[in-house]
Formats: sequence, C-alpha cells, structure tokens
Amino acid sequence: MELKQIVTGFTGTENCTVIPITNGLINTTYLVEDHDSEEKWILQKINTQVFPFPDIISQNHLLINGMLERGNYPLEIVKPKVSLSGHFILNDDNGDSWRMLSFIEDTKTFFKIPDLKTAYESAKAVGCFLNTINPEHLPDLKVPIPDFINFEKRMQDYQNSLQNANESLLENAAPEIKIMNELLSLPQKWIEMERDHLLPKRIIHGDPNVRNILFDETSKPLAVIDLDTVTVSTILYDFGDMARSYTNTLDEDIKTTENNFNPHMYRTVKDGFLLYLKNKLSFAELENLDYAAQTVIYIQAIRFLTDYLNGSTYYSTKYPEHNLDRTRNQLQLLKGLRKYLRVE
Ligand code: GN1
Repeated sequence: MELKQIVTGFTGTENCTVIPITNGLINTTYLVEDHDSEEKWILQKINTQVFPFPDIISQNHLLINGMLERGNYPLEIVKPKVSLSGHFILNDDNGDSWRMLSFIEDTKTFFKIPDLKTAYESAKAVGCFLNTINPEHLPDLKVPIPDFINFEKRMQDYQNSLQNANESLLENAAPEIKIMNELLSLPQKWIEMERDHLLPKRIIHGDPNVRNILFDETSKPLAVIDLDTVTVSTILYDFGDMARSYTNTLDEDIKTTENNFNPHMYRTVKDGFLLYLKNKLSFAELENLDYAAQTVIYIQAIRFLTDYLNGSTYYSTKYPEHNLDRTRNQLQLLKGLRKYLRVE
C-alpha cells in the first residue's frame, strides 16, 4: 500500500507530503504535512517483529495520557489519532501496522546530551513523567513486549547467540565477548532482587534515551515521547537507561576505543532524576542507583552483541559491523562508569 493511502486512512486528505525521519532503531517514522488543513502529523510503521500486538501499545498510550492529563503534567503530551474507520492502528494489505500521532511544532532532538544543564533538565523531565504516572494504585497496563526487562532471558539469549553464531562473527567479536564474559555475574543481583520482590513494581517508560525527548530551541525539554515500551517493572531500569544515554560523550552509534563516560553528567542526571522522585523511592531503589546504571549499560551492550552474533535482525543497521561498534561504545561507557565508581 502507498504511504499516501495510509495517510488518507487517517486524515482523509491526499494532498500531503510525507518525509522520512530517522530517529529510532525500531519503528519507521515519517512527518506528514497536510496541505489542505496545514496540519502536521507523525506517521509510524510499527515494527511488529518487536511489538507483536500494536493495539496494546495504543491502549497503554491512551491510559498513560489520561494519567498525565489528570496529573497536571507540565510538559506536552503526544496524542494518538483515530483513523477514519475509528481505529488507532491501521493494518495495510502487506500486513504492516500503522499509527498516527500529533506533531509538536518547533522542536529539536539530540543524539547525545550537549551539556550539563540539558542533562539535568532531561532527567528532571523523565522524573516528572514517572512521578505523574505512578499513583498509589497502578492501572491495568498490558505488556507491550514480553520479557523486555527480563535480564535472565537477555543473558540466555546471549548464550544462545554464542552457540549459534557463525565462526567469522565470533572471531570479529572475540575481544568484546571476552569482556562480556568477564562480567557475566553483573546482572545476577538484579535478577535476585526481582525474584525476591525487593524492588517495588512501578510504571516505567522503558526507553528514556536522549532521542526520546523533544526540546525547544533553547534546549528545554518540551515532551517525553515514545511510550511504546511503557510497562510495569522496576524504576531502576529507567534510571539506568537515562544514565546510559545521557552520560555518553558520543552518539551511541559511533565506534570508539576511548573513554566516552562523563562523570559530571552522571552526578547531574542523578540529581535531576531524584528531584521529583526522592521521597517516593524505597531504600532498595536509592541504594542501587549506581548498580542499576552499570547493569543497564551492560545489558544494552549484551543486546547489541547478541544481535550482531544473530546476524543483525533486531536493530536497524547501516553497515555489517554496526551492532559491534555499538557494543564497543557501550563497553567503553561501562568501563568509564566502573572506573568512576571504583568497582573495576
Ligand atoms: C531501541 O526505539 P528506540 O530506538 O528508541 C530499543 C531500546 C534500546 C535503544 C538503544 C523496543 O530504542 O530498548 O535501549 O534502541 N527499543 C526496543 O538505542 O527494543
């Protein structure tokens, strides 16, 4: 089906321009300019390999939006658009699933956080988002990706990829596999804390990386976007993923053999994150922030490496070694953080 036919299914117009936007590693995103109404929209093809039930992510999105609206949330809220046939997801003849979202004008995104002020404001924005969507009683969210934050499963997937990968990929990745294998026990404490119910269940964003914040022209956060991974889990994941993303002095896509961890950013991210949340978090959560940052970086490195060894089928890649370069980038970051925390 033509892209414009999908747009017509949502807006009724044929008089539009559709421009690709390259920002995420999973879904395919376009900006739609409707020349009749002069409105703009975001159109996304949902990667159903990753999100097998697109209706779930729309339902969760609406539920979260309701909580943000009732909670005097100060940032902008992205709204799913209902199609002319009354659905939030349109399935086309090729079996692809599409959704349309409201477009927020005059924003920019970053691939790495430019300075301390932006790191603080971004972590504060995510903290505010999490504070608003975590009332006393959690609503009935559905699971968008089974086992997304199941670290035992991530480790098993890695072991399977080591068993099944072809020789040349194993050879190329030998130094990274060695580092990864030296730290195999790192996620163990996380797995045990979850198993022993030591970490409170909370609604988390699940993907609060820098690309999922929209900024105004003065670099002030305007919106926390991409609610597809919102789920019930431990808030340590969101802290860890923010620390992972915001302390990186490089775009995470870039290969590096140098330190790319910025300790000043790390302290700032923690301060920003805790501004709204410190009174809400349990002792076990507060005590494990540094551990969470290390573990989430490690798991992200494992995910990139696993995908590399599996032949790069999950993350979109631009060249054959892309996932290996991403792994290297995460391993340098982890090394820098562990040196700073003196746990090397
Ligand atoms: C993916 O969708 P995007 O590009 O923001 C991934 C995250 C990873 C991130 C790494 C559903 O996020 O878990 O942390 O890449 N999302 C999914 O850049 O797997």
